Order: sequence, then structure tokens, then C-alpha cells
Amino acid sequence: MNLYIIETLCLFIINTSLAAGGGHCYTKWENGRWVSVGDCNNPSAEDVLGQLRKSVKAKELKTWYRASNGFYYKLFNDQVNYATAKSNCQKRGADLASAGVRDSTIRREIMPLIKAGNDSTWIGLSKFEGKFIWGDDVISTPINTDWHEGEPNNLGGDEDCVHFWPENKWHLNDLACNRDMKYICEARA
Ligand SMILES: [Ca+2]
Repeated sequence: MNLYIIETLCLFIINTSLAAGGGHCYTKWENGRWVSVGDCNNPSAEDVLGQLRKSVKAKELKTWYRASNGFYYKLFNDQVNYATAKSNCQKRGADLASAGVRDSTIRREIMPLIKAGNDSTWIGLSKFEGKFIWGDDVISTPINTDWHEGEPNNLGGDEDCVHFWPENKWHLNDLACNRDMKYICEARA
């Protein structure tokens, strides 16, 4: 099992004998363990953290599917709302899948992963100021978004997030973001 950094903290110990009064920096990992990464005043503390995140990500991606666009994909089977799905991808140095879903060639490559889950699956496409925007900031258009016929219909007025819809040939549908479902993450190495 891979572990992820979920929190960083600097502890400042008040000690008049220390002229600088610097703190010590720790990271909290997913297993609850705190690991020291050095003095807060040390400019290399961020570098150490960066390297830690990079090595965790590299280890994680070994279990992901590498598509022909060079990006990595993984379906997660826990059922969560859109915000949690996005945050869970980001904890792994990834995001909800966008570029690969938009591109019909890559979409064909990753569909077997998604279909294996046999359930609705969140992707990186949601409404921002009334417009659907992909997670990598590309504006959604009828050309780059494989909507099911009649979608997006904004049923009930709050369908701001988008998922693969197994009941309708895995086309895309807008749905309320608080619904729980599986999700697919996309990572750039
Ligand atoms: Ca809808």
C-alpha cells in the first residue's frame, strides 16, 4: 500500500536560548505517522517535501494504466461525491480524468478500465460560473464532450458535475455533485 502526505506542520518551540527561534517541520502521512523533514528556516525543507511527493507518486503510478498520450489512469471503486473524488485524486498527485476523456482515441483506450467498474464514474468536468469546464481548464464544447442525447439537461437545476453513465452506453451525463459514485483519476508523470 502506498502512503500519502496529508498534512504538513511546523512546530515553533519557544526557547529564549535559541537566538533564531526557528521551528521544526513535520509531515503527517496517511497512516497517521509524523515524519521530520527538517528545520523550518531551512530553505531545503520544501525541496525535501517535493522529493518525497515525487517518489510517492512514481511508486503509485506503477500500478496505473499508461495510455498512449503518456498520461496515467486508474479507476477507484469507493463511492464518493465529486469533491471527495477530486481531492482523492489530488492526494495522489493526479486529478479527475479530463484530457483523456475528451480525446476519442484515449477514451477508447481507457473505457475498459471504466467499464470494469460497471458503475457510474465521476470524471474531471464540472460547471464553473454556469459553463462546463474540463479539469485542465479547457472549455467543454459539443465536439470535445461525448454527452448522451438530451444531456446536459440540468435536471432539478443543480446538475453541475459530469459522469460516465453505464445505463446509456457510457455517454456523459450531468448530475448533482453530492451523489456518490466511483471515479477515474488521470496523472501526468
Ligand atoms: Ca442530466
